[in-house]
Amino acid sequence: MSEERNQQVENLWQEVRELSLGTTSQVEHLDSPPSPLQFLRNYVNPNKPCIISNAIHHWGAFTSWTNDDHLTQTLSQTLVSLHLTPNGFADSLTPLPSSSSLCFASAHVERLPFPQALKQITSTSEENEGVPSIVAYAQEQNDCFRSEYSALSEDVECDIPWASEALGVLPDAVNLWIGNQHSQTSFHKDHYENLYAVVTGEKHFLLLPPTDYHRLYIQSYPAAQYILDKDTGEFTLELEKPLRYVPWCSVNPYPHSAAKAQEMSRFPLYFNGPKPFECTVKAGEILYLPSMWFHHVRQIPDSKGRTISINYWYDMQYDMKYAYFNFLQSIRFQPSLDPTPLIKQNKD
Ligand SMILES: O=C(O)CCC(=O)C(=O)O
Repeated sequence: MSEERNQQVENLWQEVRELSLGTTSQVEHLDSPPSPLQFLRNYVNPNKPCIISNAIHHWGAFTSWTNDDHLTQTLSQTLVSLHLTPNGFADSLTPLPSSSSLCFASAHVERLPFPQALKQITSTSEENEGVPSIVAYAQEQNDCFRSEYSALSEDVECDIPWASEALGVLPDAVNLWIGNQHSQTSFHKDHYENLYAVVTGEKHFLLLPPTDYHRLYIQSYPAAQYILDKDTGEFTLELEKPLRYVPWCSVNPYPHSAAKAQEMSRFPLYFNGPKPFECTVKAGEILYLPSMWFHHVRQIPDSKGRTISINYWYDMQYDMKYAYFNFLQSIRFQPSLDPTPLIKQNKD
């Protein structure tokens, strides 16, 4: 791609900020839920995030989920899916054993009674300089709130009414997330309008608009799965067979200090470009995370050692913005940056 075209793509990052998103890294804050019309006009149509305070104070969950007893009693017999990793990074890039190649690693998933799962999340023991050897995160992203956790349905609303009215549909999926300070979700995007409510604890988001696609160095990585040996407590990482490739963002926004200089030189478009939007979503707040925005998520637990959130995924409009985004994705920004040697690919 020509220098001139590179410059045009860079201009796009700046232009959306100047015209619509704002030139600081701050996300707009509303003190109370918007009307459906305000939400549609000011946020959904311009594809612009916002945080809404005082959004879920009327939910029973806002008080009752601060109490473990309520949760463990309501779900005493319920089997839930717990995602286990050695380091809190599920669905993220990890070096393959005895190789410098990266793979896309998914967690080992175990089904166990909720009280046991909660205990495992909150009692993560600190080993190896503060990093536990097993990090547990309840984060099944398959509408789990309306299946595994349906016994809690009375505690929350089944949708976000002002969002449903604005979007003209009900949520496609409602997911529950229970994690601790060790769990992180790596940069990715979803084809949903996301209403992300934090019930207890805090979530920290880094956000990049779809226009910044090239800054995340998306490449295809072979999919692998962590397998936990329960007797030894050791994880192994196994490539899926047959090999499957997953397109994923290459950038880790928080590299260890020893790796920082190298990461900055591998991913200059991210580290030297406009700062990502950054926000902390506190208990009682909802983040509107617009469709196709890239997001990276960390969490700070409450005094009981857990962060609990629930998100509502609404189908997005496959409209002209989506078509523009697909067009942008098809443009190569630079000759291959080839940040890491990959296993030979047979697709894409
Ligand atoms: O809370 C998290 O860890 C990730 C949330 C997320 O990726 C989403 O809601 O799409």
